[in-house]
Amino acid sequence: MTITITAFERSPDGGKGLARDTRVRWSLEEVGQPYDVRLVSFSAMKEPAHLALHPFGQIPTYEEGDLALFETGAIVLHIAERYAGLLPDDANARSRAIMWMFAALNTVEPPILELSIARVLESDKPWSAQRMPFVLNRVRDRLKQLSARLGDADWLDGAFSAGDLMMVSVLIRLRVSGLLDEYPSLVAYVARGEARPAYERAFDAQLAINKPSDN
Ligand code: GTB
Repeated sequence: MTITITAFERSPDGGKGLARDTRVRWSLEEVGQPYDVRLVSFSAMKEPAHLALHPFGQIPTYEEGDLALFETGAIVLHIAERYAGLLPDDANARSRAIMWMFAALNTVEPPILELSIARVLESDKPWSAQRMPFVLNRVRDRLKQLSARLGDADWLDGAFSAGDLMMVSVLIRLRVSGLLDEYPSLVAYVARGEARPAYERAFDAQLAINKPSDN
């Protein structure tokens, strides 16, 4: 059955792989499923055809037969449950891998998003400089805790899983801030994720669409 995802027609990051279709592409590459991509413009995202798929007018979406999904967490979980390669067979280990997916999305990503908002949308506000140290320290708290849990392991809980895929995807967004560099074990963890051939294929596929043109 053909799998079709949606992605930005032109990602604002110019091909750095930061938009969330990269997580979905990476998951599909890990499980060896081919997929088609429908590119959507910012205006098309807010039109009825796309809103029928995604009530919040965003990317990515996922279509497979008569199934249509939005929300990256739900999409990656669906892929991991339907196809082998992203979740362990042991039931308890499987639940823990899913726990790490939720931890990435619900515990680690929110302060990172808050930092992006503070930097991109609020830096011109008179209170921005006063607020920034608090925002930065909320990110540092999570990174410190995560790095303590990871220790010197390669992955969060045994073999690479959908939990690592989501956590690495979330941490990649921090690179530009320089904060990740304060935690060498997390830098190495992200590098291990990015070195996976499936990640490389996913990254290259989004780059092919988004790289700045030569002229
Ligand atoms: N919770 C949803 C999910 O996980 O699927 C969030 C989806 C989401 O935020 N989608 C964004 C979107 O469609 C793209 S990924 N935005 C358009 C809109 O809301 O109108 C977020 C994103 C966008 C751009 C960059 N960047 O340029 O660096 C990084 C991340």
